[in-house]
Amino acid sequence: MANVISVKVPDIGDFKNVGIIEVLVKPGDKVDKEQSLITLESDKASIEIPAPEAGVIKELKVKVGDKVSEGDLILMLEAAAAVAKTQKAAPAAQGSPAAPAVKPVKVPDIGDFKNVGIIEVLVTPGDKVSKEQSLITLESDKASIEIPAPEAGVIKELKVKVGDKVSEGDVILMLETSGAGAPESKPAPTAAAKPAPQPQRPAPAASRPAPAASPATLPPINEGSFGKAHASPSIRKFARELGADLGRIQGTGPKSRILREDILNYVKRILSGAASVGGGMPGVSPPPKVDFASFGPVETQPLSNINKLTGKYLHSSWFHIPHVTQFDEADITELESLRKKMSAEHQDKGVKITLVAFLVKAAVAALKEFPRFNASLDPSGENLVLKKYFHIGVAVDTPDGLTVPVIRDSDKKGIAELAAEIADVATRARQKKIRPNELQGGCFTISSLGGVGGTAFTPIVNQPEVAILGVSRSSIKPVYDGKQFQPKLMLPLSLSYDHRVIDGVLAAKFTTFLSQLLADIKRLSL
Ligand code: CAO
Repeated sequence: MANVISVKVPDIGDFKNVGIIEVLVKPGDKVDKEQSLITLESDKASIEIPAPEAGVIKELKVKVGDKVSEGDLILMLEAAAAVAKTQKAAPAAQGSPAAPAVKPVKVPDIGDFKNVGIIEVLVTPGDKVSKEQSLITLESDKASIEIPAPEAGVIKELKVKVGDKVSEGDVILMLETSGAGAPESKPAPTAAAKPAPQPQRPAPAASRPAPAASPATLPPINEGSFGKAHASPSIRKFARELGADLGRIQGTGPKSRILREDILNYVKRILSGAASVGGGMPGVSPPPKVDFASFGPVETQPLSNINKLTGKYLHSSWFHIPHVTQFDEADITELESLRKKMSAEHQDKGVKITLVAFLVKAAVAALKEFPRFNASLDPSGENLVLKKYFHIGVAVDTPDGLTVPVIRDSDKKGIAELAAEIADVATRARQKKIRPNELQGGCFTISSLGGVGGTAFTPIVNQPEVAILGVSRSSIKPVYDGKQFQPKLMLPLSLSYDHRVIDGVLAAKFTTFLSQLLADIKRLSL
């Protein structure tokens, strides 16, 4: 039986009053679930709003040029059939005799992520599950997320399968719970706070992978130059579909407006290898295609989604940011003995006081001293946005690849609290239990390879941040005190920074400050 539903602007992150640049449907149109209805374009990204259900458009409530925010009504949709989403109040409609105790389990609040792919379904009908037991695994562009059972029960029916894309509120499965009167509890991820602003959130289409078989791939879209390019909305949409950065394309239309043919020619040139991904460096040949199997046995392993997407972010950062790395050393002899003492004191609480916790504390002090490091360039590249908060990212190595959970308000936390929180997020990141909003809003990143080895490295800035601190393995070195050599535990520091924002002198002052702070722990207010 059909029913008319109001389709509203879903959670679109931090965007408010975003202009509608295209209305892609009209009354009477039949639409599929997930088919795009309207396109919004802010100064930072284009966002397409998909149909929550299949059905027929009854009435439009918006037009091109209107400005909308989360919750605004877009249109009325006659849904094709009564579907799980509308059955909130009527679980009995599932036809189960145990209806009062059968509850739909839905995707909880997973931050700003929409249409996230299911990579694993961990249960089958008939399975008994305990509260918090993982039911499915989602993999978004930044993290894998396991959705836990809100309460104990028996799986009655699966509503999803591997490969399906889901968003907050979508029904995953029907769960028969023992306590019919128990309140509809929500799984842990709903406890997540809303993400902090993310200055350069990529538009969904921007993260679309380039065709795998191509000899070259398109460079990632730069939202700043894409936004400024002279092109009509439909051309912008077309460019996004292909993943083509309008900022790199020379228009041949009136007043240099970019035309459809310009995009096609650009894409053809890149994919045929005639132009390099750099766009600005014609004549640089693409990587050679080598038949490795002709030299010996090989095995091809697909990259994980996290590998692929992290790779894209890193490549984009490496490509767009002129990096310089400043090296230094810090005498952490005193700090290390304090760390060991504190660790022993906290042993009964199960908290290991780690060096990274001290580094977070020291980084906050250095950011306060040098506010230019706690900043991001806005998408125009013409303004620096200085942050008054101190959210520090910590790079964590997981079996699926690198991820960077963010320790919010690090300035307000003590060493033991920071150590416990870093250990907690690192563990959950490795178990795919990190929430997407825990990966957002960072100001500055710390990447520690100290537990592994090495004397220095050149970390890549975690854009849109402007600097990242790498630390390598500490070692005892002879340090001259003016009279004699003393054995000191020296920690190698590698600070990579965005040279558009930070000058070499400022970077050297920053690492000097950091090194003095770590050497003199009395100055590091713990
Ligand atoms: N020098 C010498 N030893 C060090 C050290 C350093 N700089 N840092 C840590 N260690 C030692 C610790 O003392 C500890 O030894 P014990 O087990 O004997 O106590 C061991 O190494 C493990 O350290 P830890 O438990 O304190 O963990 P950590 O704080 O070093 O690291 C985390 C935590 C999450 C940062 C880490 O596990 C990790 O994932 N690192 C990889 C980050 C990464 O991939 N960076 C590269 C990104 S590319 O830019």
